[in-house]
Amino acid sequence: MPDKISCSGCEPTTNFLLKKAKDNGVETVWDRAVAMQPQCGFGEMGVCCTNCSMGPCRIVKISPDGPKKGICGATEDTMAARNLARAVAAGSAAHSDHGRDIAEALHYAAEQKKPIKDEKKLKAIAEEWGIQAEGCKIEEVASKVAEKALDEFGKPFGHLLFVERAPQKRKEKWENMGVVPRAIDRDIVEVLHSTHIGCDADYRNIMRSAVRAALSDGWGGSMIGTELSDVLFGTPEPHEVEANLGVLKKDCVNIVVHGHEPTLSEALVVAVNEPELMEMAKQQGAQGINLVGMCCTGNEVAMRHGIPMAGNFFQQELAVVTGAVEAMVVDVQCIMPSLSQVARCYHTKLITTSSKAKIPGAVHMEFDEKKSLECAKKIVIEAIMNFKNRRGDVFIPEEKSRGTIGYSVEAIIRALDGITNTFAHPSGTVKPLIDAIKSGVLRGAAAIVGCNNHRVPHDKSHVELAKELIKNDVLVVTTGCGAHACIKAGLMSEDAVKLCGKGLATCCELLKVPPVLHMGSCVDISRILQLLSIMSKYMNVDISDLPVAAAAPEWMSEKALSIGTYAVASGVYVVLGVAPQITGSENLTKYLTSDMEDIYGGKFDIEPDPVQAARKILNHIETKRKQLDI
Ligand code: NFS
Repeated sequence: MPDKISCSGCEPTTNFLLKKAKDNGVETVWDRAVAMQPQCGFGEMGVCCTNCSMGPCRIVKISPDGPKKGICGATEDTMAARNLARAVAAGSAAHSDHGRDIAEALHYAAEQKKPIKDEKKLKAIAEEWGIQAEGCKIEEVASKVAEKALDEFGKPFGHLLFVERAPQKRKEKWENMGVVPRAIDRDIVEVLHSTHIGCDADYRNIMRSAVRAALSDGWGGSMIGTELSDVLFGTPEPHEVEANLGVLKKDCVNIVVHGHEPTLSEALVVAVNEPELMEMAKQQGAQGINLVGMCCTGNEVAMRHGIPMAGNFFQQELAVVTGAVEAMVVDVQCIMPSLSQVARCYHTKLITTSSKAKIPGAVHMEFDEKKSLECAKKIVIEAIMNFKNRRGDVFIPEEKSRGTIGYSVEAIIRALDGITNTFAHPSGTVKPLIDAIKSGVLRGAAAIVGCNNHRVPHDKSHVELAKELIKNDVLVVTTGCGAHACIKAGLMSEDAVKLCGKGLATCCELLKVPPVLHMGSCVDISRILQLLSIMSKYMNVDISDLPVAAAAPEWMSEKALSIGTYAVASGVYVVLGVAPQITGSENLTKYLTSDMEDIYGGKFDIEPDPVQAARKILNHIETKRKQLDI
């Protein structure tokens, strides 16, 4: 393997199963990445355009003779900005459509009088949105909140309701820049329109539309997804969970649920505990049914039910390579199409469940929210009946770790000061956190989020960055595949306190929290926005004034670009470990890594070395501390 795609430093189960994959003649993401070298330089720099059929056009940077404009006249700035904006819009669409599905699920739950797990949160949102809840049955409140949430996607006037959660100064900044998110679908559509051939050619204005679509994700679609998932399925509370592929069980029917939306996985959690299905598994010679989660669906069910976290993005193929998985059940996003090819080499059934994501070679069993348990049971039966088809070649790695997860904003606040809190009355309760930051016991906080990418040894950057930050008294919060990386490395266990600086170690011991707090899936980065907002309001400053930062050391998806963009536009300094495809435009690169700071108070930085990234974050935090005079 070339250095660029080296696996030295990948976490151990990965290396072991990669060897098994090789012995079994199975191709994985690493093999395909090697086969793809060298990757297209025009695409890598963002200066390849396929927006119309006069193209593809490309800007040749390395020679003075090559074309410097597209056939229509689009410059490198226009091309790179249009490509980036479209990626941001796609990311925002993915998160927001997830949010819409959850709002629909709440609507059906109300219709069918299904239980609402967090009635308190539902009522708080109703109050926040001006919905009369008093004297109404809970299902009526749920129905009204669901309807109002669905209106957020296409309402003709006004702005998104959750924008009101942002600090006043932030809202004014957005107002001045003309980026206050209006309606989610509209803001995404506008990016697609303005980046059509012959429309917006000004990279700064293209980025303005992209920022609004991204804010529609963070303060809109994602926030709706998180909040209504909590309402429907429960707001996470701290508890222990196991992680890594060692959570698969040799004698059980193993079902891996993979993807993003908690509706499917919640129904599976119920189905695998149905006595008749447990009995059926025994009749087939298994000891029981073992449900485990992968990627963000893994985070969702781990956060709410303690279902083991099997692994992150780069472990999905490797889970099948164990030979122990009866069914890999998927819905939407981050599902490698290669899974059906890998599954064919073993007995695993790849089961797709969403009309939005079918994969050739998979069994399609459509999930219908209105008949959720019925659908989930059929899927579980399909897995049970596949147990007998296991081939001899089963290997489950021993590696697994334990950690405490479940840190919703409410849980963090409660852990910090032991006071039960609701969003309706958030003030005062972040005082202990602010006091710890002000006194310097904690220097600040940083979020580590995002994916896996072949350009970085699997999980290495997530883990090294987290270790470096906690060593320097920076509290880390994490979501998505970064959270999987951190728990596997033991950073959510009590033992991790040994790796902390003195101040953070004291806080963790006192409050009985790990130094790295798992806040959920990538959609749940909206929880981080809320926490920042509550902290800013308490301190009477803007988010951009706080001694905080974020990093996506191994990011790869369009969703990550949307997240990064809304974080920067919300005032956060964001360090990317992998360069986005923009470097062909010096102007756009400067806009993202410098100009945005003048406009929004946050900016992107690109730093592949996790130790250097930590240095940059620490410097940023110290600068903010100085400016706050703390
Ligand atoms: Ni986020 Fe979740 Fe993982 Fe990346 Fe994919 S699972 S939504 S995009 S790969 S962190």
